[in-house]
Amino acid sequence: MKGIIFDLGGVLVHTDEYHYQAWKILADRLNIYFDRTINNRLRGVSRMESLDIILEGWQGRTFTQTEKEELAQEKNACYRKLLRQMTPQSVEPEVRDTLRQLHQREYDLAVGSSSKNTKAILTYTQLSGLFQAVSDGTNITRSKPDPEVFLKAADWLGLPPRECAVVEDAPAGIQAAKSAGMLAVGLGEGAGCEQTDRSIVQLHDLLTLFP
Ligand code: B16
Ligand code: MG
Repeated sequence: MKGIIFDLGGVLVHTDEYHYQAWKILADRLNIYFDRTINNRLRGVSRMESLDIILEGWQGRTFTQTEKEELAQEKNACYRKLLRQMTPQSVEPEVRDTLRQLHQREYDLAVGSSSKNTKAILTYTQLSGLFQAVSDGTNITRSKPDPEVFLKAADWLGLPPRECAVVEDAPAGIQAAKSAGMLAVGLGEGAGCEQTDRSIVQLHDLLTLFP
């Protein structure tokens, strides 16, 4: 392996909690049942697909596309407010240390995230400088489990997919990594997927996998 592509939310930072809080506010306003189990289904999937999952609990008339876009914008405005709390301290020392050591070992590092807010998160947390490429929700037309986001990251690193590993917490992301022809390293929920090639408990375990 020459390149390692990291998912962002749920792997490098805990933005999954902020997504939960922002969707919860919208769901409560619409009187839709929403809990952390449903929130787990949103991992790695795009904002509009996440909204469709939440609206499965909606009993009223069908929303128009414009109304759905307004609802997604409402959630995103709330999410962006929550993101403003993020600082370099929002990244666990173990995460930053692992990235630094892999960088010193001369692996090429990239981000592969479905989020359109990726660049803001990397700026707030001062993580940007550690990555040679950032592929995110702003440069793809199809979200995970489609491999597009990871193939673009590998392309920007100048590496063939077979020389890249992906670190993911979401089943959709593990599926995307395998469709891309990459090694799938699973963390959290991603560790238990059938397609996962290597499971890790914490990010530091990458230092054993990638000497
Ligand atoms: P945004 P990741 C994903 O980030 C999240 O896991 C997913 O829950 C979210 O819906 C998606 O980003 C889109 O996020 O609304 O910020 O564009 O895990 O791929 O880093
Ligand atoms: Mg994730």
